[in-house]
Amino acid sequence: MSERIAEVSRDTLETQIRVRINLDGQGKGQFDTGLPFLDHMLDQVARHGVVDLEIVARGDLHIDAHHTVEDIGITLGQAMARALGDKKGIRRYGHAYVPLDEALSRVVVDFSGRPGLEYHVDYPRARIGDFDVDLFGEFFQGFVNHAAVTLHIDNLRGRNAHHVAETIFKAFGRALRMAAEPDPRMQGTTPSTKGSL
Ligand SMILES: [Mn+2]
Repeated sequence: MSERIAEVSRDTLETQIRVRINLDGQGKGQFDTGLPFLDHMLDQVARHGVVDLEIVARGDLHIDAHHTVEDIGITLGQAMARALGDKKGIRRYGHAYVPLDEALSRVVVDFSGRPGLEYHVDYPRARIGDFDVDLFGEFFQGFVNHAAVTLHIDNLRGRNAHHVAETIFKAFGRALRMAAEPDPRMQGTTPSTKGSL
């Protein structure tokens, strides 16, 4: 399998974002988005997905965090699609349940080539610090649209919004890891009867 590394820069009038991902990395994260709570969540994806991930973002935070969070999702999705390449020899499907104290979330991913998001999360409060939790839905929709994946996210329980968010991002990382992992029994073939994904 060739190197599964991608670097994507995406510039608009609202945001400038650079993402570098190594799917076969060691879980090293480096983040500078101007949004410390988002940095903390992205760090979960790197650590628990065991991918090396660098994200630098400059966005119009003087308006609000909406464009920045959504566009980071989009750019991460583009980088994921590019790093995965032709998807030959991977497991394709991944899932994870992750608890954190009272909170529990489940994330299921399929590198299907078709964008689809089922996002079922009710946060116990609207903000974590000054971060608007609505924006996580925008992040995952942006990711799904540009990675062309099917993604089901369910928070099963949780009373603390920080815990709820953290279980979602940890499970997202774990599920991506499983789905992207090379399956030696696939022997480099495409995991679809269609012959392509
Ligand atoms: Mn935390």
